[in-house]
Amino acid sequence: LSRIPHPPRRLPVLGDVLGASRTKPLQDSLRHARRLGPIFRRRVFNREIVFVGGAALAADMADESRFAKHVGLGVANLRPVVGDGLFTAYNHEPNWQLAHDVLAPGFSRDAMAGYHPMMLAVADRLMDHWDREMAAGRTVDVPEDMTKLTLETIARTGFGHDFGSFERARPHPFVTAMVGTLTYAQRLNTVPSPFLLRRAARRNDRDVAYLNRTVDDLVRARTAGGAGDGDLLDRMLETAHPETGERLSAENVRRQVITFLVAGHETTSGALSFALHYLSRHPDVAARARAEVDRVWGGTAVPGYDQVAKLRYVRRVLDESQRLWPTVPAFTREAREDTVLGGVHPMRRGGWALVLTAMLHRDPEVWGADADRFEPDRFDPQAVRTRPPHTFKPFGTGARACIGRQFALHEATLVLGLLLRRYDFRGDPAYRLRVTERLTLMPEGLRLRLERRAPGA
Ligand code: MNH
Repeated sequence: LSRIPHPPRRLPVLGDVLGASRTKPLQDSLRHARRLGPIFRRRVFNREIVFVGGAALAADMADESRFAKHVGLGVANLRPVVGDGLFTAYNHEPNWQLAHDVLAPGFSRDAMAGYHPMMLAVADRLMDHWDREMAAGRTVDVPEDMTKLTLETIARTGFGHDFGSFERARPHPFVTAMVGTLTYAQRLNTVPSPFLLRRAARRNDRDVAYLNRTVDDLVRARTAGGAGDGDLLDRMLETAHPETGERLSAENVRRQVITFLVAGHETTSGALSFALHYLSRHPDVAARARAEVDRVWGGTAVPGYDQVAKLRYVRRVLDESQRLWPTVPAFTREAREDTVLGGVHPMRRGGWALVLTAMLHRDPEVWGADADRFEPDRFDPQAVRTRPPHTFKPFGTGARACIGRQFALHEATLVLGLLLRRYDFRGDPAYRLRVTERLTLMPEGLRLRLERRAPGA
């Protein structure tokens, strides 16, 4: 540990929290990373946390034979809400493998092709809403509307459920409760003892109770109404493990439903919002992306499933947005056995470190001196081929990487294609990107003015 740098001022008891931001801990860590280099440690009250932001060390930690997911910090703080659900399960918990095997076919190519028409239907509701806002001369609230879109998409494709988000002026209470629990889980990392958050804890209990109630109602409606069309909820309720014949318990189903409703929309919403921000700031990029949509989708009124992955440049815009602001900005890894990280830093079995994805994605050794600049061509096939492996990790790494990756990429690429085809977006020139944190990242206060593109343009 002594080889690892830390900030100069260390206080007894408090550690290195002086001047730390309570609401933006990630952006705080990024500032430290820029000063302290590829690996550093901070003492947060009585805990010593090691942060890794350098590409070489992060790549070493992607070695699955020596490292695995660690359930720590924010993820561990969500255990009271989602327990051994897929995202928060410890590697050794039997429900991880069981749920993974039962649910993975829900993300196969066939399953995705089945979700495609539902994704289109939800995107139509967004565009109806945006057409009305545009006609009324109003700007649109991007993060709020992307959250409506992605919540409705996962609810409908995964659970046959409709939250009616677009018929509401305010976000659905499910979203408010979810943001509450994510924010609370993050705040727990910024205080020396949970007792300091007693009031917030009571509020959090109410939020969790609301999430549970919503999900229990949804499951009850399904069991009363008979099977759905083989969606995620059907799998959770009815599919036995192909080898062991085991099924998910009722309690575990509840945890998986909350996990998927939350993980399945919050992060995609941020990714879409950042991409729209960058498109509004880079007219040349937007023009090239639009030209691609017009060329690839041509006269087809409704793009088919196979036409989405053909939007290669739109996908690069999405990748580049996720590079600069990965909406899951960090993940933790632990040593499976005693090992030496990067050949330099000895680690004990069970020892862990936080990988700062947001820093890894800006390491000048990999991304060049202009790493902070938005440039989608960093993801053209030639550039991708020549980059070292494990340098782009918006979906995490290894066995515990994101199960919903293809789902998110399909949905986000489809929606960006549809929006580029229909609108020109203009940002407020005075807007400066600010990023809010609730474990995940989201642009703050981002509004765009829309203009309908001339038909056939
Ligand atoms: Mn997702 C795990 C990022 C969309 C469901 N997701 C992860 C991890 C990252 C991640 C990073 C690994 C975290 C860790 O190592 O601790 N996920 C994203 C991003 C997007 C995203 C950036 C969108 C963009 N995720 C989705 C969608 C779904 C989903 C969509 C579901 C439909 N993610 C999950 C689940 C896990 C996960 C479930 C846990 C997987 C596991 O541990 O087996």
